[in-house]
Amino acid sequence: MERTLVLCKPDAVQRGLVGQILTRFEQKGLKLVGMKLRQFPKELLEQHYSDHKERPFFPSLVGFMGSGPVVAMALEGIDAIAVVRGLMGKTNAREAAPGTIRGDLGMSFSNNLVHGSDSAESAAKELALFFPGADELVDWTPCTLEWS
Ligand code: RTP
Ligand code: MG
Repeated sequence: MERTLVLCKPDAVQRGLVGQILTRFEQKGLKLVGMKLRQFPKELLEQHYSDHKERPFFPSLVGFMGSGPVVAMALEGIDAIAVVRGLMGKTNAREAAPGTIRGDLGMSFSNNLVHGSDSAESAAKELALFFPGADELVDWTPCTLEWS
């Protein structure tokens, strides 16, 4: 069982796509174990994308991610990290396959709707960054009883 961080980036929030994006993950069978909407501070976003800090697009990436509210989610499931990356599609939304979130909903390289952790190490770092509180991620068991 793995946990991974998903961000609905500012373009997804502005375009009213958060519900659709979450629905795709839920319908796939991933379990939502944490969620919040915030306009995150620049320092946190720089830490989040620290692997890219030498890249030319780093300032514009951090600026974009801080330009408006972002929805952060923690999702849980078997191989959740790879499953989420598969559902997201390629980084450049124009090249992302139909059926993926980026492939179906976007046309942009840099405003590409979603982020998903790319390894177990990144997931651990990113979940601690976006959900630092001890009670922010919830262990819960799906109900197997019939509703009455
Ligand atoms: P993410 O980290 O946001 O989940 O996206 P990713 O793994 O698919 O792509 P990554 O290589 O980690 O790049 C992070 C984000 O930076 C922007 N980007 N712009 N202009 C460019 O060459 C360029 N390359 C990357 C994208 O927004 C990408 O999602
Ligand atoms: Mg990445």
